[in-house]
Amino acid sequence: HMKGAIFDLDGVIVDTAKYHFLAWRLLAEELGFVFTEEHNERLKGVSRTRSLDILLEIGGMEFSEAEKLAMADKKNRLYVEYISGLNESALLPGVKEYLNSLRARGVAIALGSASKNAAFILDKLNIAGLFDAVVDGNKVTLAKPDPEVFQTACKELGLQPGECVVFEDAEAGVAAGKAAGMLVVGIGKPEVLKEADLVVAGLHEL
Ligand code: G16
Ligand code: MG
Repeated sequence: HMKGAIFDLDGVIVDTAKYHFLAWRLLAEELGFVFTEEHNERLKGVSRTRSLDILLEIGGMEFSEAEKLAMADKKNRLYVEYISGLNESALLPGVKEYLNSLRARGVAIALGSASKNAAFILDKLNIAGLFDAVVDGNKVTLAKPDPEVFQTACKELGLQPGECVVFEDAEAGVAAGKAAGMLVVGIGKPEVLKEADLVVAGLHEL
């Protein structure tokens, strides 16, 4: 019996991956190497600093911590510029309907995202009011597949792990949900999200 539903943001509620990709690609271009969409798969659900490390590994480049901080800042400024035009029309199919149906059934709703821009994005999408708790990259220190983000969300809802269901599109996120002792609904392809308890193409299927 589900008492709490915890949603990942990018890939579940909104497709911001394409904007992350455009910003990272521009940064790579300035550094003199090509960053492809296939490379970008490795950054999904991964924190900003870890994403930069992976990007630089792909480009075969090394920098000091200070230089990396400046690069991460630059990428984020580009990204925030791209997403500043987001509105309700960017919601993935079925999101609003599913969140409303959960609320009508008395299920508590939380966000469990690695993004430090999560609150800004929920605001842009006009759905911030549907969440009882928002746990994002500003609140947690350990990145998925560590279960911290989902454990914190579950605590903020005042529930036990066994009462929560996680909705995730990334392999690392599914692993984090399972490590937290929760049921996980994978959003995407069953052959990729092997660890999930159930896989659907999107929330419109639920
Ligand atoms: C999202 C994206 C990742 C991104 C991360 C951090 O995670 O999937 O690609 O690197 O947030 O984002 P920011 O740079 O905005 O802090 P999630 O957990 O919502 O899928
Ligand atoms: Mg995601």
